[in-house]
Amino acid sequence: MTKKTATSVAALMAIASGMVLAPVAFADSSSHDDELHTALAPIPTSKVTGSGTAMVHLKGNQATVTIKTQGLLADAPHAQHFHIGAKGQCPPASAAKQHNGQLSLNTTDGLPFYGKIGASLTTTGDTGADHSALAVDRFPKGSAYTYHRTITVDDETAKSLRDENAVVVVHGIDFNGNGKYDNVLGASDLDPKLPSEATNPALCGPLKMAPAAAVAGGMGGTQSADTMALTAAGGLLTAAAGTLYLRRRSSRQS
Ligand SMILES: [Cu+2]
Repeated sequence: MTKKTATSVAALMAIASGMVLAPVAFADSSSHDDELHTALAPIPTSKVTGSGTAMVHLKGNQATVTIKTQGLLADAPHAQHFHIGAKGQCPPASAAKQHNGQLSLNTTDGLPFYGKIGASLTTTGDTGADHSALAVDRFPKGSAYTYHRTITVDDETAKSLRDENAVVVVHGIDFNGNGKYDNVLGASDLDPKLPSEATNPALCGPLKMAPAAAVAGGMGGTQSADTMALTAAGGLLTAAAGTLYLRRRSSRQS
């Protein structure tokens, strides 16, 4: 009786510890934070000379997004999205086509490279791909802006981010340099009521995981320690991403 009780207690303890350990191990992997980043470069043939950076802190399906831009068309809204489900790349100049007699690259031309919209990076409200893709009144405005928001992404977009298949695309160009969106490239391929300039891709960057060493200082810390480490590493990461991008470009061209 006593021995049996002891055995049962031992068995219970084993079960209990297993039950405790298993969820801990599971929670540990599922709550693993991922850091992604990219340098935003002008879309070829867009006449855009701006640039930017994007960082994504991904925890489960919560994506904290920071985008900084410069050199875009002033006083104009810039739609921005995570694009997913294609090659995870920005389109090359060879993807451009004739639009209203001008060799240029509209949003559709880039789809085989960056893919469909996974999330709309709006400033407020809905962030879905379907209803907010062109919510021009809820996107950042101006030539230079900093966007910072935590959004919930769907499973497909979260997976795409972790698979390094997601691309940040900022839209809105001034092809003829007249300071506004007009019909120089015809009507938008996305919404015929809008000028193509308003929706054409302007800046693009494929999101890649930050190198482990670069974020090691921020891992396991609090959110603010994480952010501080990222801020400190941000310049280096951006430079590294730019170098990689240029290397890839030059190796492709050679
Ligand atoms: Cu887009």
